[in-house]
Amino acid sequence: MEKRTFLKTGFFLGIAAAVSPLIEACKTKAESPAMPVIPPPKLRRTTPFTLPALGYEPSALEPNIDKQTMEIHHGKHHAAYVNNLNDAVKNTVFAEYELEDIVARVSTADADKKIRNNAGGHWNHTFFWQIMSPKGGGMPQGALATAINDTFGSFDKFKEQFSDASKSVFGSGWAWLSVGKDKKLFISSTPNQDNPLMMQIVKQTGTPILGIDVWEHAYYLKNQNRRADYIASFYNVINWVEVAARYEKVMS
Ligand code: MN3
Repeated sequence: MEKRTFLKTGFFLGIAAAVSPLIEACKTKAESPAMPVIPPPKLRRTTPFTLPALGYEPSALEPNIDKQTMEIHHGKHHAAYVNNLNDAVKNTVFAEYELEDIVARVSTADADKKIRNNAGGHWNHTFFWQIMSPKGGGMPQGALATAINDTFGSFDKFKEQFSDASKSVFGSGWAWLSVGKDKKLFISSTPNQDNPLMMQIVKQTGTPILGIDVWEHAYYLKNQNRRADYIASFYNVINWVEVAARYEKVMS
């Protein structure tokens, strides 16, 4: 309000033209103080993105996640993100970027929207299939177990917070356990196909080590509107060996 009044006054004094660019510059700086400037990566990708294998049978996560959901989720939804991403990057600065480089550099601009959604979709689902396993469930071991206890108090308290984050995603999105730049664990959630690697987009940047897809397409066939039931089932298929390996890689 003060700036507006000042501008108005300035206008009537005939100095608005000189002053307003300064005010605008200050305003922009004040509103986005943490926006990192990231150099473009080396261009190196020469082949289109492809749908990675699931790594286990679509029925392998039953009874926790049903076969039909896995078939459609991987074979239709994930495949669509891959195809749309290949289409979206054509003739853009991202055309030869690796997936991680796209995800890290995509912005909130309207022009990036299709790339943001589909690069996120491809990255998130590739990750998601890997952090689940037919031999999953139980509890993490080793350094990750210690870090979870130190950060959240106990494994049960971690589950409580992670479940709360998953349940409270409004509409479609993901909940994450990530390692921040300070090497500390944190839980966050993102809308749509955003993820904590999107440093131009999320408030808290980090490397995800665990994530849950809470789009309805991930659970509706089996659980309908009961997202909480799906979240409870998810703990039975978490591949803690993979999650711990990702944790140790970030920490090394
Ligand atoms: Mn999904």
